Amino acid sequence: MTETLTGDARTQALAPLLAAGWALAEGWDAIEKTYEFRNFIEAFGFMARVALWAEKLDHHPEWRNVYCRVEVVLTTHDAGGLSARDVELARRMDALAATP
Ligand code: HBI
Repeated sequence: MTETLTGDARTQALAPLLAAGWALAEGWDAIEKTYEFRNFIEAFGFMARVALWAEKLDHHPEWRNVYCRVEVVLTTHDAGGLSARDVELARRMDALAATP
């Protein structure tokens, strides 16, 4: 059973993500971010590369793509909230977005 992040561990794990443009979602324990790319191909290429990592991590984003924009929400359904898996995937997504 995946555990949700709580207390100091949660604060310390989320701080760099919040500083990098992630935000706490309203209404449920999740984080969200919108990535803007130069065009659709870069946006979709980002999604394709993230997909490979999501499979490798066995942890998958909820996302929406509109042309050059990718709107992402991360939460751990098995845990009913944010877990270390969400933090890991968010870090990976930021790294992938930095090299379109
Ligand atoms: N992705 N975001 C997210 N949350 C999950 O709980 C989850 C997942 N991908 C695969 C997965 N769980 C598997 O462990 C099975 O529970 C489906």
